[in-house]
Amino acid sequence: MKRKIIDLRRDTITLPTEEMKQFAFQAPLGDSVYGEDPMQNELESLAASLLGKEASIFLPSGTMGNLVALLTHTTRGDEVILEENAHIRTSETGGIGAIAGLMVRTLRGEDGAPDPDDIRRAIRPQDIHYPRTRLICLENTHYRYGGIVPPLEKLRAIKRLAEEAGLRVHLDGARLFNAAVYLGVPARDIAACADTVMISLSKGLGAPVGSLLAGPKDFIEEAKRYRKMLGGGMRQTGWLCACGIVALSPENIARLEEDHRNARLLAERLAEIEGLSVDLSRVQTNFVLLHLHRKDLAAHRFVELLQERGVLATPVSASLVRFVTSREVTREDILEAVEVVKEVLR
Ligand code: TLP
Repeated sequence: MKRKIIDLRRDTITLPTEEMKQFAFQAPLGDSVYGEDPMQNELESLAASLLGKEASIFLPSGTMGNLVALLTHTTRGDEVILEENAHIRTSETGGIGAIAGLMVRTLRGEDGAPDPDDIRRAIRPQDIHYPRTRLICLENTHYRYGGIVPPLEKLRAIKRLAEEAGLRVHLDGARLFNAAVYLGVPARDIAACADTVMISLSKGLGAPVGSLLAGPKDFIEEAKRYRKMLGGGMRQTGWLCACGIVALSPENIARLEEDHRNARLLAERLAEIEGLSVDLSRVQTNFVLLHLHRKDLAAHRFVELLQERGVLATPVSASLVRFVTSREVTREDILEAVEVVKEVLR
């Protein structure tokens, strides 16, 4: 019997639900570039209110949302402080340099955010020789550290020091709702640690496409110009935005808890297997980072062997493998995947 494919590579594989499709197909449409798409207008208001911001704009991707934020907050040659492994620096094709023309000052923060004292020291004094420190970028959940949630108090301290220093804060909240569900707080409480926030609809929330950038009204007005400049004016967006409205429903947000439970189950079962380890304290949302301790088996080979047996994962380094849970995998799939891992290691 052919095995079902159990796809644990990413949460971006999620397909729209029946409810999204039904809602999308009856959605009224209009030209969003002129503010005439009713669904886009509704989605933008909904996101702004969930994030506690004055306004928001819909964009085709998280990468464009972050880039528009960078362009709107800064002037070419400014410096941005970022956690060393932030997605904006590592995985957005260098747009921060190539398009926004910004200097990057990286600081390490193993819990997902740089230390406030390190940030304080990194802020440039006024001097004709120096670039101007303008912006701090945060990320929650932190992608490269395995979907971890930096402590809220730390983010609040960063926001306070930014205000004192006259800096702005942008939050890459591609998985902000995962963080909110993990902490048991409304997303707006985390969003309050930043002036502007980008959220993705197309990851665990399951919409096919789209992100939102939220912030103060005048900032969002300016951001609309950069969205247009980058080609993000998408005309009749209503079908996509209707899916986004369902994605942001309270039930759909609460459902993320199921992905977190599945990740925890996977992590706990994998941690019991000899030759493997998982830092369970860092399995907080829908990611599991698995450490392979076998000299005879590199991560990429291990992943190939899993794939031959229908389980998809991502090798991250020679000894590290990433698994991501989503609506597309059930508890039964997780238990099945654990059996496949055992089979491969035998
Ligand atoms: N991450 C992608 C890849 O780029 C690795 C993924 O598969 O999850 N911020 C964070 C923290 C992200 O994880 C991502 C996507 C983005 C921004 C960019 O979003 P998109 O893919 O919509 O441009």
